[in-house]
Amino acid sequence: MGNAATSTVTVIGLGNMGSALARALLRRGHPVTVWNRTAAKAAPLLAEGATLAASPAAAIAASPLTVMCLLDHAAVMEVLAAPGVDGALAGRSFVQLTSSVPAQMPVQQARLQACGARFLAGGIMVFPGAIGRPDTPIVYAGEASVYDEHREALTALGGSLRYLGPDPAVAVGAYCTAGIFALGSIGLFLETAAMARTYGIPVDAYYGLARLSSDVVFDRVRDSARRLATGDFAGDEASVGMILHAMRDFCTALAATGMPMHLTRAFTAQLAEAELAGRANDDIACLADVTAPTERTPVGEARGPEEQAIEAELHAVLAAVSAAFARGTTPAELMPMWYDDDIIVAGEGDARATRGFAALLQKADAMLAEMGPRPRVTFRVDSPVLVSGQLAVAMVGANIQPDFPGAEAARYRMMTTWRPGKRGWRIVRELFAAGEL
Ligand code: FVH
Repeated sequence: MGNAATSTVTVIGLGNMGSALARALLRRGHPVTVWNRTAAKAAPLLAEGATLAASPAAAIAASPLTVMCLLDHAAVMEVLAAPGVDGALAGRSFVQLTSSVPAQMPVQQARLQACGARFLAGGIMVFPGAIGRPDTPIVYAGEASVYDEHREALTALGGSLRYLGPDPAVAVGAYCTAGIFALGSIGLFLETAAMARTYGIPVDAYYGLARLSSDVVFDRVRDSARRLATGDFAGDEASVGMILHAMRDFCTALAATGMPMHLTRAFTAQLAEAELAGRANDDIACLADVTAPTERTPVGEARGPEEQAIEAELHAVLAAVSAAFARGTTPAELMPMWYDDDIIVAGEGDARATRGFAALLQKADAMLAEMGPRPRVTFRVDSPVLVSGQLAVAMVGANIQPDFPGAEAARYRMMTTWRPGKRGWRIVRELFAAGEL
């Protein structure tokens, strides 16, 4: 220890992260008072010198600064509603390190300020093992006076701290954004590690390859940031069309292992969407353009998380169908990937609707023969997908490039109705028309 930190700090929430925070403060010489719903979890910290408070109110009253790290916003509001908390908060500084979403910040801030507390929100960008290191990044936003007055204690939690301004939602937005990047990258490592194993590459050898790739990734991230800042989307290095071509091969290689491929599919679908939007020759940095919420889908009130999850599912189904077309599949394998047994298809040029899966399968034989052995078929799902009970309605664009020399591409627009069944979300009704998307 051997340093001069003397101000008492309260830590509320002693899960893996909260305990790491309390321990880092103790190591820096701060007297620490703790409270946890399950008091037994405090035992190791008490052995290291912490003091246990009998209630949330007593914990808050014990220190000028309280750091909270609970499971989520609901747990925060529950603890703040405990008896005596309102009175204890007056004149205190409150640092919120619980995972939340930006829209929850005004609720917490108003609650705390109404009781006379000052509020700072933070986003921890690391796992508990990295708490207390000089290079550990934690972002903060909210009342600057809390950040300035308690800088020493905050530095004890993570030495690479940054203040992002007076609006606490900004810190939480940064935390959520960087969290998706970090956890998504880890998810992609795990998805591909499973694939590597089935191709005979041991996990430790794959880890070495992944480390080498991460330099490439960060070069591309830096280049993408420059392109997004300057609007330079010239496809001189990594065009959407070229990367999509490679991703289709990667999807085929991954699908052949039978391993899960959710993230790989999702990225391929995003590239296919950009291609359909006419950006095949642009640098992949343009994906951040194509998917900008202001240009596509109203995010927020109009669409809830359920609709967004269903829409992502439809994208994933169609990305898998795209990959199946590209690897030259049979109708028997292809059709169940996107159509329900109870399917009815009608459209331009059809005298009668095709009813039932068996009839569709027969028709698919002829359709696939016309498209050649490995056609390029890409889809675009228009947002928003409309969800009503167990049905989702989506306008889908299809772009078909037959696998014959000189064959012309064909485009279709389909009004599709989807239903979740034993194979996942599948089309139950389809009305198609030929033409521009
Ligand atoms: N662990 C990690 O790697 C990360 C990385 C980045 C950010 N987080 C966020 O930190 C918050 C806490 O994470 P944690 O690892 O400490 O989580 P747990 O070990 O599951 O502990 C959860 C604590 O929350 C308490 N709690 C839950 N519900 C309530 C409630 N209704 N009332 C009062 N307390 C509640 C729980 O208490 P108990 O179960 O021990 O009684 C734990 O103290 C989290 O936001 C991460 O997203 C972690």
